[in-house]
Amino acid sequence: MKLYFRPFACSLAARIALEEAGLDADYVEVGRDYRLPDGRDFREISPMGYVPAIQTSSGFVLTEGPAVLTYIAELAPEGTLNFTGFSDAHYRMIAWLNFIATELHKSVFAPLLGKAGEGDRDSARARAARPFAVLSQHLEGQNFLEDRFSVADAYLLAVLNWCEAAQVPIQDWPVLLAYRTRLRARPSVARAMAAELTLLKQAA
Ligand SMILES: N[C@@H](CCC(=O)N[C@@H](CS)C(=O)NCC(=O)O)C(=O)O
Repeated sequence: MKLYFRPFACSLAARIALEEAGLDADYVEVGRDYRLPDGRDFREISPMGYVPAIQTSSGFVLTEGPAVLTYIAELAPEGTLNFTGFSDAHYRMIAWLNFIATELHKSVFAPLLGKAGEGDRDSARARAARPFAVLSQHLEGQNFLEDRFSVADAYLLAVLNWCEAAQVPIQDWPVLLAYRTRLRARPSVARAMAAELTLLKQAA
């Protein structure tokens, strides 16, 4: 399998999921100009130019983070990334993926990390309050979004990593700050973040 990624983008969640599941992958970095190492334009693979995208050895290409993460969870060996199949926890995981994608990633962080003007930035920052309150309340006294680590935690961690760059004051949300600190210490997360940090440092 190939994972098309950019360091510390939302594709970090897919790298964490692959690490957690112990699945092998080729990691293909997408340039800012959409250029791939083999010279092709990434938009031939992902029409919107978005990471993550995965390509299986049979040539199947999948885009959209929540779909990519669900695919990896289904592929993972039993007992690693769970919540697959027809279970309540599986559907709650899908609900969390959608919540993170719509209420946080695109609504709050995409404008703050993109080219939004000052007024738009203020309203994007203000939009963090409701989902952060929901997450804080849910995660109080709980290690993960569900009973065990899932791809939804990987995605939430990847998004919470952007708080400083987006100037979203995570320190005002101690439960979320503690959750992020805890997850960063998880071996799969630490390995994935270290790999991408090395790439960022090389590029600097
Ligand atoms: N709808 C897509 C959005 C993914 C997305 O926003 N990816 C960002 C990185 S976090 C990206 O590739 N941006 C590059 C660009 O906008 O050109 C998904 O859920 O996967």
